[in-house]
Amino acid sequence: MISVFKKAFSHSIKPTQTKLLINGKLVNSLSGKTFETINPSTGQVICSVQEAGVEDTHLAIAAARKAFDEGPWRKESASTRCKVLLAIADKIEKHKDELATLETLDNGKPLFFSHFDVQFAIDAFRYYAGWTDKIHGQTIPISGPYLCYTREEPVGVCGQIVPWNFPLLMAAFKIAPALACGNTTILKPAELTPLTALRLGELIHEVGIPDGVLNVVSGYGDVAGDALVRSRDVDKIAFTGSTNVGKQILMNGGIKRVTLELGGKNPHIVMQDADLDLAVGLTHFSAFLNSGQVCMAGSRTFVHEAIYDAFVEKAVAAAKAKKTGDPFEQGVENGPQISQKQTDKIMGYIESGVKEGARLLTGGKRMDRPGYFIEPTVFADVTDDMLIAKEEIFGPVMNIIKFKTIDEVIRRANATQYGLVSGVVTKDLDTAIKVSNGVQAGLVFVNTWMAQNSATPFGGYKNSGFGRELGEISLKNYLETKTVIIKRPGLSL
Ligand code: TXE
Repeated sequence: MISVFKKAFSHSIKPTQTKLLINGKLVNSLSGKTFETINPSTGQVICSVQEAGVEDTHLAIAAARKAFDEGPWRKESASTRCKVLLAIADKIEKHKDELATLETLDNGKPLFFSHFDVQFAIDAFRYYAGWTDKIHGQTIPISGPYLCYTREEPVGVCGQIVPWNFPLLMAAFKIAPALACGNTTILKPAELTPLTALRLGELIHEVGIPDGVLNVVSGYGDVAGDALVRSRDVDKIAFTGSTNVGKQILMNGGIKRVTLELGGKNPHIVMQDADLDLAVGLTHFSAFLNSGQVCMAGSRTFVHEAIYDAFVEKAVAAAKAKKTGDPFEQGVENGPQISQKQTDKIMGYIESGVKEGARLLTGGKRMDRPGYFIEPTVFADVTDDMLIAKEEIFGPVMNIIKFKTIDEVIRRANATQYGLVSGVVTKDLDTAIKVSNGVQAGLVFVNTWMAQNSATPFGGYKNSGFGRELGEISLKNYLETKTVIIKRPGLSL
């Protein structure tokens, strides 16, 4: 990790790519409009980037449509698509320091964590490169003089809308499988963090992908994002973001393929037999990672009553020891929140926790410095009916909740509209399996957290969305199955 910091660029890195990528060209918006992106560590403007309006987005859609229909990409051999995806991974790798630095500048996550994201993005392109020549159908022995088989074909033009908490990584999770299957795409980064997506588009273009296959439109969600959602020329929307926008996409998108990765209120359960230090370490990691701005944050920490007091004491000490500050500084674990708006929202939740009677044991305040910093906050004696136990806070707030029995905690863990991730810390295998089977969640961690990789499916139950990203299963989001039945008149059977 030290070498990461030694190698790091200074904060003075200047973003070089601020234009839209449409049909293989870096262009300004038709309206001439730009918007500013802010460094959340300072509240200062980093630079202005081109703002895609509806017309720009339609141009990008038309380019992607033409590229798909005329087929330079989907008609390529699987091995060519494989080589291109591998070349993209190599290209990102070559620029990994630059991309990690840009991410920390634009998003505020600690630099070591941006490096983790960049590496994961590289892995995702390599993983899906490996799938390109393994996408195939079946032959089906139907009765009669027929040959029946299925083909797995690309779904078409994909609108891919990503959030600000993992800007580069979410882009990679969506672009890599889409391209592997032969689709064309339009990526819409979040308006709060456009920089790594814009640079990624340029790097992918430099690799030599045909024009129109990947387009990047930085712009606002209700303009550029909405234009993608409503377009009849877009066949599929892949979205990661808030549950509210997810619902709008379902209402506005008409009949198109949709996958949604939405919020979470994830239970992290600490059983009586858990190793206390391990439990505190894991629950802290899950609650505070990325300043709590993670859909899979462990935002409800259920602790067995027998170890509750000891756990609370250690959890508070760990939060107090957490170094918060400049994300470029070595040893900083907790950076800023993404924006003033998110900071206000989180502070509102903290106030509601105090008002509703949760015990605020540390933190709970904005830090007296520029940027959007909130102290790592720990609440104990949180009850299920409190707002902080029900809604996604998306901030550095640990909510500790007491429980007595395993059946009770499974029931309470499931008493939420969400179902993204769950965790349990225990030494007992039966307990681990009982909790894993009982919780309604797309991913369960036992004695670990965030240990997934490109091969492990990720997505939610209930209002956390539908569809799975990563793994083989993600390919299904980007494929249509076609059944072909051929009559063979010469054959009676
Ligand atoms: O999300 P939005 P916001 C949750 C988290 C956070 C809350 C609000 O709880 O506090 O959402 O964050 C685009 N049509 N998550 O307001 O608005 C937008 O431009 C099409 C969880 O930032 O959902 C951006 O690219 N697109 C989440 C993306 O949607 C639209 C990550 C996400 O922004 C659009 C982020 C529209 N009408 C927030 N409106 C996670 N699952 O990790 C906005 N967008």
